[in-house]
Amino acid sequence: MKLVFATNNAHKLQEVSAILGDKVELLSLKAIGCNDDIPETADTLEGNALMKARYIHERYHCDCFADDTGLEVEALNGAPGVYSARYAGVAHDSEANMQKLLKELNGKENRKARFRTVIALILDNKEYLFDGIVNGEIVKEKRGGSGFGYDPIFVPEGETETFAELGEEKKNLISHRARAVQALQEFLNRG
Ligand code: ITT
Repeated sequence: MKLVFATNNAHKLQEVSAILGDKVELLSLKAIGCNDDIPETADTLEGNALMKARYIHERYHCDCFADDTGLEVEALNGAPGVYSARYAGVAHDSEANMQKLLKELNGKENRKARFRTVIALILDNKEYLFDGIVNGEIVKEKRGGSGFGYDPIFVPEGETETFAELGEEKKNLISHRARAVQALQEFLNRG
């Protein structure tokens, strides 16, 4: 089966293709000749995931899926949430985003947070949603060099190391995206 993954984030593409394995041939946006910066202006993860998947489906008429992920911090009433990519103002500046988050949490005892991923799939012209959550907490200083985004400051529940210290293989067993992709995979296997 061929599926387009509507993302411009190379880390995500790598993570998801490692999880899905050989059964699904994952095509990148580049592979279908799309170089657009797909708008994600909805105010929910579900809305953004659907917006990205519909954008590709309407223009390329292919089966496809997109994900949207947010880091929801309890002491900040769920922020940065759907605005995780541009929390510090400039989109995709992970360093600035992490520094802002650490500053906002400075002096706060409650460091609880969760990553939530929503996947929107369009298959045979029908839309489906899947989600995955991992609970954890925000540490006080960045640790580790693998992964991307907020990985260096997030420790998943039951672990002592950050996602960036745990490494890709371990992250892919327990992460928000892994859980959402597993739900997608189970759905595809049933069909
Ligand atoms: P798309 O092209 O797929 O939209 P993106 O990088 O904009 O890629 P999202 O909107 O889904 O991705 O994610 C928002 C931000 O949340 C992203 O820029 C990262 O900083 C962060 N993020 C997403 N997934 C993450 C993960 O697994 N680990 C750490 N940070 C993550």
